Amino acid sequence: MSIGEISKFLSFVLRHKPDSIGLVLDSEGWAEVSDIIEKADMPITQAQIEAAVATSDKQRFALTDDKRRIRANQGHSIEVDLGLESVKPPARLFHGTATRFVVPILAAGLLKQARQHVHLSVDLETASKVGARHGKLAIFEVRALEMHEEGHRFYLSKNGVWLVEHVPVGFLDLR
Ligand code: HQG
Repeated sequence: MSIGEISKFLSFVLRHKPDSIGLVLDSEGWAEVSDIIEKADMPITQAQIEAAVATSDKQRFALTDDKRRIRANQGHSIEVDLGLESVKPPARLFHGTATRFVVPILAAGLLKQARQHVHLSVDLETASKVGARHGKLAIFEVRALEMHEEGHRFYLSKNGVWLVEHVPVGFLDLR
């Protein structure tokens, strides 16, 4: 197993389908590393898990100080309480998507789809990478501070992704 494959496996079980290997997460999304090692359907070691956490380009995972428990920092489709405090966002944030989603987004705003939140990026470069995963790139600017002033709550994940429940179309500008 390469570290990349382990990272994908960890994303899958920690964000989406812990049941697929009979893993149980607590309400805050933490799992016992030893449980993952025992239940994974391939050989995997504590050192490999620690390497996957340390080398994740987007810092997708957090380990407790004693390295016995692990969780995903964001991106869940299952209900977990990440304990994030709402914070004041910068004036503008960005959302990268595919051109085929532009019309539906202009109708319904940004929806969280399968995840727990809509994900927004602080810079255009990150938004471009996120959007290009889906197809031909389109980028929306989100008037985040204005949204915040109108009562929408913004959260900042441990790995720097801005999270929000929904972005109504009135706060979106297509770049
Ligand atoms: C689109 C990666 C139609 C939305 C990244 C997106 C991110 C709509 C797709 C994280 C819509 C959902 C999340 C609407 C939104 N109609 N389509 N009304 N509203 N969409 O993957 O933001 O590598 O769930 O634009 O770095 O692309 O996994 O969200 O294209 O942080 O760690 O529906 O995933 O991180 O796609 O990416 P996703 P996302 P990881």
